[in-house]
Amino acid sequence: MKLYGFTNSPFVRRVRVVAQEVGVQVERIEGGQAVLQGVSPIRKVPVATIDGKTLFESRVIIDWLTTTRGWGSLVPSRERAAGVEGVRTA
Ligand SMILES: N[C@@H](CCC(=O)N[C@@H](CS)C(=O)NCC(=O)O)C(=O)O
Repeated sequence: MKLYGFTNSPFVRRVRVVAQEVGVQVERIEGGQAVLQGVSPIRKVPVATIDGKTLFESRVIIDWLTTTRGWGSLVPSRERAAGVEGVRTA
């Protein structure tokens, strides 16, 4: 997975931790706005390219990693473990 972003971003660090736990190798891409401009219209980090997709938002990247690679040594939240994807209001 290519991961765009700087180490001082907690969102980037969160993705790196999960990637390591589920066994996905990370190629770090550090660069300024010029690099990000070609990848993300939002220009926030992290951005990941994996499985032919470009993913924005740390939560989305982590969801993709755990959905496609499993949880490794991590423990899913109760909602994810139960297969509940959202909260019902009615
Ligand atoms: N909700 C986003 C937050 C990402 C975020 O705020 N990233 C910061 C770095 S820690 C950023 O790219 N800031 C640049 C900007 O807002 O222009 C996520 O979880 O990925």
